[in-house]
Amino acid sequence: MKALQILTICLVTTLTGTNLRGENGYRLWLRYAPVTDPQHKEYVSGILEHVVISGANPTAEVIAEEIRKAGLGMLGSPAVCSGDFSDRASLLIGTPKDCAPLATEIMKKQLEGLGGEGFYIGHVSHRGTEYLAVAANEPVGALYGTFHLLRVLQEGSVLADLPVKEVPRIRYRLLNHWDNLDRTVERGYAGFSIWDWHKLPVYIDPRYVDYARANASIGINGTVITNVNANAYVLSSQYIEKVAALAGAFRPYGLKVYLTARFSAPVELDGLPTADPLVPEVRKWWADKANEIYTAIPDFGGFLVKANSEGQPGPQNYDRTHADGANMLAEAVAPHGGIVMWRAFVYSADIDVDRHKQAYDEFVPYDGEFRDNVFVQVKNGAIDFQPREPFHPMFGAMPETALAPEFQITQEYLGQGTHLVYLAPLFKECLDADTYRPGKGATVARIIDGSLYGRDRSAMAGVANIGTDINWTGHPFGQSNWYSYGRLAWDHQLSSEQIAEEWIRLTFGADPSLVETISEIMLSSREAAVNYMTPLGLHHIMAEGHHYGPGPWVSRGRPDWTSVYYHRADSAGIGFDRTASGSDALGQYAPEIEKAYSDPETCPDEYLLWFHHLPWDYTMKSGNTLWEELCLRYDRGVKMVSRMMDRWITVENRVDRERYGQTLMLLKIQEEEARWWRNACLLYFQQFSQMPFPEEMEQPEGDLQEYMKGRSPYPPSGRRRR
Ligand code: GCW
Repeated sequence: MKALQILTICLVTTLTGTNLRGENGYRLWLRYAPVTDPQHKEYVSGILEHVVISGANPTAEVIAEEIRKAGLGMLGSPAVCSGDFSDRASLLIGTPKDCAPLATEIMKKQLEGLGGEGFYIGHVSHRGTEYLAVAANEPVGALYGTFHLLRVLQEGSVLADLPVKEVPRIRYRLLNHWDNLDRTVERGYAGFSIWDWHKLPVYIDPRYVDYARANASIGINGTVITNVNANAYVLSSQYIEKVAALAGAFRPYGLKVYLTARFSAPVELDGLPTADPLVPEVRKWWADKANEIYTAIPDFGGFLVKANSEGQPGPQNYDRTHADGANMLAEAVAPHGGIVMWRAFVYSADIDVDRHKQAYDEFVPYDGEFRDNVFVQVKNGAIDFQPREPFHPMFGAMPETALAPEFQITQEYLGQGTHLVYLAPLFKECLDADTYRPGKGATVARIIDGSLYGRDRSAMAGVANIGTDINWTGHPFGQSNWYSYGRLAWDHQLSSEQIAEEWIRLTFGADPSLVETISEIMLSSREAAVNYMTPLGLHHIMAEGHHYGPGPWVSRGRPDWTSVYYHRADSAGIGFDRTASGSDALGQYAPEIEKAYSDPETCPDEYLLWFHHLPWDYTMKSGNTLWEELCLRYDRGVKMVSRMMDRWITVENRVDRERYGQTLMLLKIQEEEARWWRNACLLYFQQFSQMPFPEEMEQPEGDLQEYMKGRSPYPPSGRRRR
């Protein structure tokens, strides 16, 4: 290689931050990797050659910054960006207000119905010349349009079928951070919290800006930065100033800040004698607090509340209802345009009712009683973010209430920071589920996006998997879950396959066989995890407390936190009878579902043991006995992980060394732990079934007593509070 060439490569790699030996993953899906295909390079150059970004506002500035980054990375030279219209423009970005060529009647028509966040990408004609334009009603729409365009270019694709018009299907697309003020993260597996409270408000870590960019690039427009197991202190004046500094860093990216509100804050912060939501002084305290916050942060999003759940205070401490509590806070933020997300994750060990039923019992009677700036935030399933759960029966049961689904992006019950599990199929399974309420076709997605009821408010929440690890999410593939959550919040009709392909192209490159191989790995991964952890509808049999690894034997303490409560294995069989002859949780679903799922013959295998307690020799649809099927599914889970690893090995020379090596090592752990799951669970259940393992499977090895002793006493981030 000639010296000059080497120098150029070094220069380019330094400038773009590319490490020849590998990539650390910091740049996520915004890598803007050099375009090598000459034809595509010409295409990208043609578009980024002379970009005119109109408007004197912070969002226009960050658009320009992004275009420069993209040009530098993909082409090796910064794209020329200028704020003034020029007839040399290769691309116009802006709003009709700021950009004359976009202010035509034709363009205004195109932008009708796109709201503030939607965008248009297509051609505009100005003084007889055609220009490519990214146009929107508001700067943030132009930003989303820019990210769309840059995604297409990075994917190695071209803009086809112009014009492109997009509008998000969900209005509030939120991340929920379970981050504590001491920087620990509850259920966080990627290091510590990225919020450096100690140095705020003065020190703005560049990471805050990269965080906001990443979110904006996938359409996330709000972030709840504190744990639902809340610390009232974040509402103190001192912290509000810090929160305001973060909000300032995020603002140009259309990302609003929200906080969790500890219900007892008036007592804890200011010594009020009560936090009763019907006491005027308490209401005034919250109204004043809201005023104080909005003075510091005019576009503050609102509050997220976990009340009367797992020890958190709430209105029930004062014999008031969830609606009383939520409405008080909603009234406080309403004058400022804020919202309240009130969580429905409530259950109590003191009530002798299947945990599955408790949230529905507590909330459905209050349908119609929540103020219209309240969302009731409902986990995708009725238990707790399990590898597979049927959709929560509250979806469809509260037509007068805006419900927001809550998904868990962080993999608390799905292998945490070590297992590769692509979660889009899990999110989609819930969103696409038909609730049959009020009739066929009433999917969870249509309920929560408001289209079924003609409601214009809609929200979605995802518990973040982000931390201080250099690659943000610990496992390199954890990034795909952040990515797919954002993409689905924007458009829940995208398929898991499409999203995986996009993400792979952006993250690893567009080589079709690479994309195919990694897609296969990702798309099989969730089913693999279900198989090696909790096949056939088993659930909540993870180790105690930290939830890492198998623990079907957990039986101590609060019954609804044990495993035996959920699997109910005994010599007669296994599974939780939730039919009318059992807990009757099925009675909370529409009659169509209740009927189909009440009969084990018509209940999908995926949910069989979720809803039924069946004898070990029950004949499955496959012809196997239940015991055989259970064993074979566990074994299949292990085999699926081995296959994932085999496939990964084939990409060795096609992805950078660093991420290749990390993923390989993690897959080794995953394979080993899939075996651990299979062996421990099957040896444990065999005590009850008293049946042999099918011959065709790898025989579970090891000693149950040893498995029951558990592994490391310090797995990452168990439950930490405040
Ligand atoms: O999944 C469980 C977790 C808790 C969490 C709780 C919740 C924030 O184990 O750590 O607390 O759910 O969602 O409130």
